[in-house]
Amino acid sequence: MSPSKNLQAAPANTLPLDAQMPENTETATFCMGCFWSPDARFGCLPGVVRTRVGYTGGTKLNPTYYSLGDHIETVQVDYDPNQLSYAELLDIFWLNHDPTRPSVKRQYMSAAFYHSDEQKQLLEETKKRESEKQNSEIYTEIAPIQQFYLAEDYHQKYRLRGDRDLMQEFEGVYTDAQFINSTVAARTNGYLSGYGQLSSLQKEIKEFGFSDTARQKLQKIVASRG
Ligand code: MHO
Repeated sequence: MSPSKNLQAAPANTLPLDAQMPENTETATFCMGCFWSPDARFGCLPGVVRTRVGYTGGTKLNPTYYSLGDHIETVQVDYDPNQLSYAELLDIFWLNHDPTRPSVKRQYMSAAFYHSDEQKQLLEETKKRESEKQNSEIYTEIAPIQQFYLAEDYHQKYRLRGDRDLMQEFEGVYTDAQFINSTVAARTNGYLSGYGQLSSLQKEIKEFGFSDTARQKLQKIVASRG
């Protein structure tokens, strides 16, 4: 991938699904432990347009993975509000981590940062609901979103980066920034990580614009999970 960070221009050979971005998206920001899995889980969800992992919730300027300061590992999700609601994202958030115990390390603590009053209200309501449902104190921090720092490239779509064959479909097509923002990359990372259904993959894989070899490989991996 070229080192260029140009976010504006879509490359001439954009993968088909990435050429169909909805105009309006909303953003949700969640901390639910190590950010690799939530990146993949949300990446596969219909209605999710982009995911990225990074650091927020602290005061240290320009944190890095090895110098995190008081920041928390975070996944940020851009979604199409016509297809997916914040309430649905919250159900996934609460179901897929344990907020009933304080995290030993702040790096992995449960938190959600809101981008609107509506998100704030839903967060507070569902935190209360979880407390009753789980009959426990809920240690999730709820706060307005402030500065979000993008994590290092090697953390973005972590599982996909480990698959040389599938990475080849993106290399030379996208810059690092375009890769992070790619719906196809988010989906592929999700399916490879064990999320998403074979039936959903079969419906959308043509839109990924992959070579026959890559398409067959991904389908075989997902099919073999049964
Ligand atoms: N399980 C991983 C955590 C990495 S995550 C990005 C590890 O053992 O390093 O914090």
